Amino acid sequence: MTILRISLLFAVACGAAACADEAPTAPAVKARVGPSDLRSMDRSILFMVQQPVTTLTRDVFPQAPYSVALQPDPVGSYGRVLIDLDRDRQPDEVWVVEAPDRIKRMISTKDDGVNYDLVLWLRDGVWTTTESQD
Ligand SMILES: [Ca+2]
Repeated sequence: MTILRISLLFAVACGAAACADEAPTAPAVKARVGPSDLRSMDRSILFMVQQPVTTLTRDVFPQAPYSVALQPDPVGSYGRVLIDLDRDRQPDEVWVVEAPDRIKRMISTKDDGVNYDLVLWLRDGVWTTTESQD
């Protein structure tokens, strides 16, 4: 159910017509699997989610080789971030922003937009497999 919901949310965030016209124009950003420091794009996204996301925003960085969509979350978190690293219209990552310092990052390591088989949490400025702040 969650996977289907993510796909539907991405389809809404992407917008069929807008994404259909987009073609990859630059090498894709590689997904890092496993705990890691923040990427440059992560820092840019984190800056944008310091306040709750109230409006659907497609392709926040249109010149970037990746696509980022911000969307309000109907269940009350700060919002969601959908990241398509290679602009193939399949989200490679979905972030659930529970608070600016509490973010769950779900990664589709196969870029199939269906299976988000790796979950990381933002903790002390790095992505970690540990959810707890304790
Ligand atoms: Ca993708």
